[in-house]
Amino acid sequence: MDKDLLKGLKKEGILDQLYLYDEVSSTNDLAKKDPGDRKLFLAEVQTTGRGRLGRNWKSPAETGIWMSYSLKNILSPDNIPGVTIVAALAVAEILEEMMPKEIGISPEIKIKWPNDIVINQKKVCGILTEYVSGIGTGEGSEKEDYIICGIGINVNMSEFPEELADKATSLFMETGVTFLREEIVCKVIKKLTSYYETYGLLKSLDFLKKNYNDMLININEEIVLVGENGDDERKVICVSRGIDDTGALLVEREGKIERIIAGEISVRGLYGYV
Ligand code: BT5
Repeated sequence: MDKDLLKGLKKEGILDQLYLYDEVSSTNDLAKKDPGDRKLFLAEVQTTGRGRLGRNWKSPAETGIWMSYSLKNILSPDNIPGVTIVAALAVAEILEEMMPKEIGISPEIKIKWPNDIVINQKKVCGILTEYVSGIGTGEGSEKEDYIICGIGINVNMSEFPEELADKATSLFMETGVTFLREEIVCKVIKKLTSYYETYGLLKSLDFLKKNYNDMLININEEIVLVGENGDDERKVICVSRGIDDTGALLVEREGKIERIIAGEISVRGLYGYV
């Protein structure tokens, strides 16, 4: 990645610090060790990229965006899971905007609640939001809490290892077009920063609920709820009604609406991952 192409984010006052590494274990781990407000950590390769619940995130060299954005926490603990919703919408809207429509290529960009972006039923982006509490920024300074928003976007790779081939995809694989990763980073960070600030002020996701639900896969269709560990015994079929203003997924079952909170329950389509 060309650092010069990312410097606009600092010049425009959006970022405070920008770090670009060749190889790291996980950008989320770096950000958690040294968080700050509006600090962006990017890497060309992650050797142990992480998903949620200790799952692995494949982060091959120079073809993806593996980044963690550290922000000073301006939310109450209950509102923090909503940052994943904010980030997912920011990424989805930018990817949608960047599809090469002028050459007639415009696959649908969809969100799979809460943290996946999918194209043609396959995952192109995953988000891992973490929280770091009580870090001092210097001697005698006040302790601050930070949110680390880890974003992985598959951009220009042309294949995935066999175990991911049926569920992962890249922008290149879906469009045949090579994308400038720096441009995606700049646009996503700008939009995410602006949405995060609005969320911090309003303490509600009402302002983006409609846009999120418009991009949500399987809305008003039957979905299957499973335990996050894939435990089949907890399979429940219901109808997705989209998110509420806290980011919980509303589902309808036997005429009643229930709220599903991210973390314990995972959503599947009736016939597989979506
Ligand atoms: C996620 O977890 O989707 C969150 C991924 C976050 C990655 C970013 S990259 C920058 C930052 N640094 C990190 O270490 N992490 C963040 P989850 O919903 O648990 O999905 C994980 C699952 O996605 C795995 O179990 C695989 O099935 C699948 N997977 C792994 N690598 C993938 C890839 N590159 N593309 C699509 N799917 C992948």
